[in-house]
Amino acid sequence: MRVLILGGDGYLGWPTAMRFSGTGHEVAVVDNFLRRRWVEEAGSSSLTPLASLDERITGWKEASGKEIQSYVGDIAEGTFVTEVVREFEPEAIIHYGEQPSAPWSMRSVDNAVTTQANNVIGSLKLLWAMRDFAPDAHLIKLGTMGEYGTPNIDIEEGFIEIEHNGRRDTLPFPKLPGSLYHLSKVHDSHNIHFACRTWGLRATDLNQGVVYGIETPETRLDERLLTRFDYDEMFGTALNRFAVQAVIGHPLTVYGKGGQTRGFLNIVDTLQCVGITAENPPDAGEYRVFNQFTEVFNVAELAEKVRHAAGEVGLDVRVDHVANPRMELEEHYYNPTHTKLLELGLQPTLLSETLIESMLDVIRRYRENVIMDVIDPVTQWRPERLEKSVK
Ligand code: NAD
Ligand code: USQ
Repeated sequence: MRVLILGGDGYLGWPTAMRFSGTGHEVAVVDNFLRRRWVEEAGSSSLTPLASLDERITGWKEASGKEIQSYVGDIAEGTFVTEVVREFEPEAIIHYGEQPSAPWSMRSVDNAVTTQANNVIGSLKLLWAMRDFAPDAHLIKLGTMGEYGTPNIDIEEGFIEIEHNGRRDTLPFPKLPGSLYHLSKVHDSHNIHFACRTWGLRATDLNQGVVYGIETPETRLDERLLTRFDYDEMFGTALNRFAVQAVIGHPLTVYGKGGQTRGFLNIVDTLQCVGITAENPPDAGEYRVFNQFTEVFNVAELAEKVRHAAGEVGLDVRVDHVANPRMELEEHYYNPTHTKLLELGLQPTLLSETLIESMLDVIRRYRENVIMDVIDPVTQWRPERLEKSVK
């Protein structure tokens, strides 16, 4: 299959590119290195050393004998993505190429606008390019579980059957996201659904939970093949941050009560899920939603798991409940369905103590790279505090 990976230089995109290439597919990646720039501007950098995209591609060729093609450019700018789709003629397009940080999107009006413009316009340009030049290709779009928010009812996979005034219909599940980043994904979902209904495109929207993990079998082959690993308050995600904090002796930063409950999955399962999705395309005109996570934890439980695993390898770790910089429920009902990927054959990699210990082990290798200043949360989501900081 010819597989185009948008955002192929990112945390998930680069390992995905190697996986598809290594399993016999023809792969091209697209990126404009915005993530590298944004993390640098935030005064941080990946814990793992990052080779350039060219060095990665050369390293992969040496390790596997396989070629990965690259296109450098901005999906949201001009006709770039149209030219790429036209030239590469993809059969599957895996779209990771967006601004992925909720705190970054809530930091300033410029960040909010950049997030929504980059994400929504990029995806819309892609849909238009597919309409004109790749109408049979399968769009595999990375959405997020946070699109749903935390409603007080069970969360379905994309759609809910509703009875209203004696009539029934199956309609998109209501969405109440908690950040302007998560909201950009809701806008994308609406546009993708529209393109399937109106132009007959086929798409799978993967509402992914929070990803953790550093390594995949492919990244272990050569240091040039490592993927990025962020732990700062803006781009690092919960478990990855806790694991770094445990290694450097920083108290684990549970925000508020820590009852915030989310779906989680290991990076190797992200690769499994996009692989399974690509192998099982929807029909023309079909818009599918899969909830992509393997386990549900609250943040305090997660911190406790890291504290315990760290204790087993001789690290004495404290868990702190710090003032929550976000506006979110700290105690709530959470019961999302996630059966569709399991039905297609997903074999979950569950979060074991051994798995956390192996993360701690890799982090220890690179602990000298940790920048201490970027750990504590500073990005406040509350309007009154924002007003003060704007002056
Ligand atoms: P990432 O930032 O590492 O990867 C995204 C890549 O897209 C980056 O390399 C970036 O430079 C590139 N990009 C962004 N805008 C672009 C543009 N306009 N043109 C070209 N390239 C562009 O993020 P990630 O953690 O790998 O996440 C990948 C996707 O999965 C994102 O869409 C994110 O929202 C989604 N997601 C991530 C997680 C997670 O926990 N990491 C969970 C759920 C969903
Ligand atoms: N949290 C802490 N302490 C920390 C960091 C986070 O308690 O040090 C809490 C947050 O308050 C939140 C939860 O952990 O309640 C998850 O936060 P996160 O930063 O790990 O994840 P989030 O902001 O939701 O975003 C991440 C990715 C995003 C993806 C999303 C999936 O950055 O790209 O879309 O996870 S989901 O959360 O399912 O929507």
